Amino acid sequence: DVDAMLKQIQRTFVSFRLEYKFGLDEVSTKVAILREQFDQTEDHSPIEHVKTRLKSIDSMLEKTVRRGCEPSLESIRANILDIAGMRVTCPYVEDVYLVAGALRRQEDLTILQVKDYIADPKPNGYRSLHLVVAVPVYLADRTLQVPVEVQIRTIAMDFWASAEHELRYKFAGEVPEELSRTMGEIALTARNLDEQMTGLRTALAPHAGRASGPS
Ligand code: 0O2
Repeated sequence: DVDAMLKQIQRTFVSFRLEYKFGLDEVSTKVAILREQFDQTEDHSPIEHVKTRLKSIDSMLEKTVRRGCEPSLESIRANILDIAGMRVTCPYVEDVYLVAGALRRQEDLTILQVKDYIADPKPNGYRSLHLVVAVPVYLADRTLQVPVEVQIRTIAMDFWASAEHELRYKFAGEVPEELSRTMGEIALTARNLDEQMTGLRTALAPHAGRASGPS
């Protein structure tokens, strides 16, 4: 009957989404290990904070349809690579590449996609480094390769992206011209801030500017 059929569909979606949660768990452990190691070895912590999110079924379907793909599980699996998402925020631009490099060298991760919006910002000013990695997840009876999107960005980039995301949401995608221009200007300010902080970072490096050796 219809009730049993709906329950079955719901169960299928729940276990589909669970696979991505497992992928996120695996990558979270990797990042937590890096963070702990960096905290011990680096003079500052290159990871400020980490956030994860799983796309809702609704938003997976919405993105699939928006892309003109058929709204089936197979099509979602093949086309939507950011069902499992992680955002890593770092103080300095060089930290972004340090974290990305540490993930890219891991042999059990397959790099499916790299988008460097820091080297090549979006026209609206969006900057961030996106990696899509496939991580193995060992179930009782089979091994999955689960795609996880990792967005790595500085605090300044994150500040801008959060505000821009909120604006777009508030105006349902139709942000007034004036505000879009302001966001463009703020993106430049954020970029300058990152550059100035990079300069400062050199001065803050251990022993920089200090007389060397015991006096
Ligand atoms: P949410 O709510 O963060 O999950 P797409 O452009 O999404 O159709 P693709 O290949 O997934 O295709 O795009 P891309 O460029 O890799 O970016 C995906 C995610 O990056 C977005 O996810 C955002 O999180 C972030 N992003 C990309 N561009 C912008 C931007 O201009 N502003 C902000 N604030 N975030 C951006 P979702 O699914 O759009 O949203």
